[in-house]
Amino acid sequence: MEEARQVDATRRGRFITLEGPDGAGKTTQAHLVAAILRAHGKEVVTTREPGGTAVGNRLRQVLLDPETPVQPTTETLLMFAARAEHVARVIEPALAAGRWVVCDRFTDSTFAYQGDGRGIAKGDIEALAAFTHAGCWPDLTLCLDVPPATSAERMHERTLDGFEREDGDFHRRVREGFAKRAAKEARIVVIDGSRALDMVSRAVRNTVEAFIRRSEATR
Ligand code: Z5A
Repeated sequence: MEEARQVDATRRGRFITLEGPDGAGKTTQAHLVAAILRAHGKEVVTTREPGGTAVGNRLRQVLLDPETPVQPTTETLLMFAARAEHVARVIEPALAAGRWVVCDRFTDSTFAYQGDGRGIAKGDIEALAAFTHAGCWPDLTLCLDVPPATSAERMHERTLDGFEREDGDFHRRVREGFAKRAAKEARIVVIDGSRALDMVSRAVRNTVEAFIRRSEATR
């Protein structure tokens, strides 16, 4: 029984996340990352937060609905509730089976949006992260940086969700929050997402190809 549960560490997949402010180009670049990995023969699971599971998608509806605003503490707990399901049911099983996981947002978003954006204490977020996914952190994070004006421009034709309706100060704090995370965590690579799409894609490709080479060299 115990043997069956043991995971072959050399077979474990890698966990890549995309982060950044609204409209930074994460979804666009997540498709590219998955395509690069598949071209290198990796099995890939693509997913996103909040969401990725049946319960997570229901929580996502509540979290993004401007008609159901919640307290910052509630918002933080709901993000982690969705994440607990996501890690246990999707991310960890995929990594243990040797698949690579590409996830649009993860806990760095909670630090930036609920921490810097809403004022939740970083120590509380750290404690919730340890409770929810200790030992399951991304191996590589691509943080696409765009100024609030670029985000707003890219989303001007959309129906905005609750986060997107926040004011400019909120979005500035969120952007700074990502910069602080990047200064603290070596796994986070900041890419200027405000450039033309082909230039952003080239930077993403270079970073991911280098990461694959490093991963293969250390196996
Ligand atoms: N949230 C949180 O508060 N705490 C948490 O812990 C987590 C999340 C996990 C999720 O919403 C919300 O939840 C999010 C934070 C909060 N806030 N909001 N809003 P979401 O998933 O719906 O929103 P998003 O993550 O910001 O995704 P997005 O708005 O779709 O943006 P994106 O994925 O970064 O961008 P995109 O869809 O790839 O591109 C947006 C548009 O720009 C699109 O028309 C592209 O064709 C275009 N684009 C992309 N790149 C370029 C370049 N380089 N040049 C020109 N145009 C471009």
